[in-house]
Amino acid sequence: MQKTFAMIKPDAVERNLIGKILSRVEEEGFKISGLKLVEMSKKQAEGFYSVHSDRPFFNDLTAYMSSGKTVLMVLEREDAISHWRTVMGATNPEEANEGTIRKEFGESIERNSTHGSDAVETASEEISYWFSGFEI
Ligand code: IDP
Ligand code: MG
Repeated sequence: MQKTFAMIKPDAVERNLIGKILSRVEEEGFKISGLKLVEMSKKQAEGFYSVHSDRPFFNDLTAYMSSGKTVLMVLEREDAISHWRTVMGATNPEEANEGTIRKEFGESIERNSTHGSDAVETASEEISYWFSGFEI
């Protein structure tokens, strides 16, 4: 079993898609080990996305991520990290495969509805950025 960190981003929370996306999480065989709804601050968003701090979209991205509520999740499954990335689809919804969450729900490359960690090390860092040990 492996853990990954996932989010339902503000664009999807705003459009009442929490239930649909959580259903998909369960259908894909993930165990939900941690779950909470937060309205992150701009500073928290900047810290979370610090790897992208030199990118031209950094300010817009962190403004958007702090513009409303986000669902934070720790998901557990065999091969959780790569499986969740497959279920989400490509970063840009226009390039995402049919049947993926980003293809179905994403509005733009920025407002792409979900997040998923990309590697074992980042998954562990991202989980501890948002969750304390007793929450998972
Ligand atoms: P990922 O979420 O698929 O791992 P990353 O490259 O890590 O994609 O980018 C993090 C987030 O930043 C994306 O999910 C998306 O919300 C936003 N983003 C990425 N590239 C762009 C862009 O070119 N323009 C605007 N926003 C972007
Ligand atoms: Mg990423």
